[in-house]
Amino acid sequence: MTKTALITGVTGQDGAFLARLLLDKGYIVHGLRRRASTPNTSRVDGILDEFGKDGRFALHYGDMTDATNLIRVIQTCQPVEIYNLAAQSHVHVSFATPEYTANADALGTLRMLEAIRILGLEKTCRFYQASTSELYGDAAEIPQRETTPFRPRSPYAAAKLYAYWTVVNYREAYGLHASNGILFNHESPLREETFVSRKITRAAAAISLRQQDRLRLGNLNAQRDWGHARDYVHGMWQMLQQDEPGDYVLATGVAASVRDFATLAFAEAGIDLEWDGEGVEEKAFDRSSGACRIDIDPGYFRPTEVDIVVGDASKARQQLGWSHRICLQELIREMVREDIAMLNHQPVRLEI
Ligand code: NDP
Ligand code: GDR
Repeated sequence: MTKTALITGVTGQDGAFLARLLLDKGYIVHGLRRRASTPNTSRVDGILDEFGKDGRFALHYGDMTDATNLIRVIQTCQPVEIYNLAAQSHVHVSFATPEYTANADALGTLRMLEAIRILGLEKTCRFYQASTSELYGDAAEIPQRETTPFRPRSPYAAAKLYAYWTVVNYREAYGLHASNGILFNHESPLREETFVSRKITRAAAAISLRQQDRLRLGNLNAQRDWGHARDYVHGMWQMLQQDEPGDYVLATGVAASVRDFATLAFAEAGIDLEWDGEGVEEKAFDRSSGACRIDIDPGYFRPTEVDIVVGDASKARQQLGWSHRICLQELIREMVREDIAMLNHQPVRLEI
């Protein structure tokens, strides 16, 4: 029987990859989109062209802050799987918009879960929640696993903590098949340009094409566990195929600093960087020309930072059979190449 899924946040990076994955598996996919004054569906326009005509992919206007709308959309779609990906997902921006972030990310999740109950779908609809490694904050344990205590360090992480525990509570209280994917950073050429990975690959591409002189970054010492979004959406789907719901870390197990990421990305673009100086004085120079290519802008530092997150995905490996396939080097290669192609106005061939 054809399954129907609803994806909130379908216009985002993960939403686009997940929609493609589910459609390839034969699902009917519905997605929530926000009204915007500028087009915000570019990541799924190709999918809409391909699957919209025969009704296998449809978008519905909605917002995580609007409970009656969410109830109506779920009632219309009658999904058997809901992937709750919608969120104000930028950690730094959450310090500027803490109340909105809590409303969309924390209460938005509660609204979705309540909508399932109000519509009496507890026994028929499975729920995936986009939880995050940011929950760990400055965790005492490295690597972090499902049992590592949470210690959020931003309004975003605090909102996601509320959502995480609400999902656990609805599972225990109402028997919902509701799972948290505790996903570590995952990137792709579809990553929005204000996240550090894409900001770096785009700048490396632009500098190599002489379209830009230099890049300004914040904390170079932060370490992240970076994987590819394509691998991670597969894990989301696997969680909802289990007989029992649960909470799973998805991660590569490899930590790299922002400085490491930049060195690799610039090398991929043919620029050999040499680092010099410390703290806000640190700079990276192009070894061949001597030109300064990266320097520090303290405006990108966060009031509280997460210094290192690196995950142990053993549980997902053992119970789901999930593991990442794409390593950091391959991820960076793909992102830099796509950015160079895009800046050269060549057709970008994204396999999503
Ligand atoms: P994006 O920022 O790329 O996408 C976020 C999506 O949420 C967009 O479709 C956006 O719509 C939508 N959205 C934001 N606010 C609202 C709202 N109030 N109502 C309805 N929709 C809204 O995030 P990612 O795809 O990278 O991440 C997906 C989810 O996974 C997020 O919840 C994120 O917090 C979480 N996560 C991401 C990780 C990562 O490394 N990528 C790691 C761990 C968790 P619009 O296009 O209109 O802005
Ligand atoms: P993160 O991703 O906060 O981990 O959240 P981001 O790419 O924003 O930052 C990663 C690290 O890089 C440092 N950094 C910079 N960050 C940005 N954005 N811009 C800069 O110029 C810059 N310079 C240094 C940051 O301080 C940070 O330490 C992402 C989001 O996708 C969340 O939604 C998700 O939950 C987590 O990953 C896991």
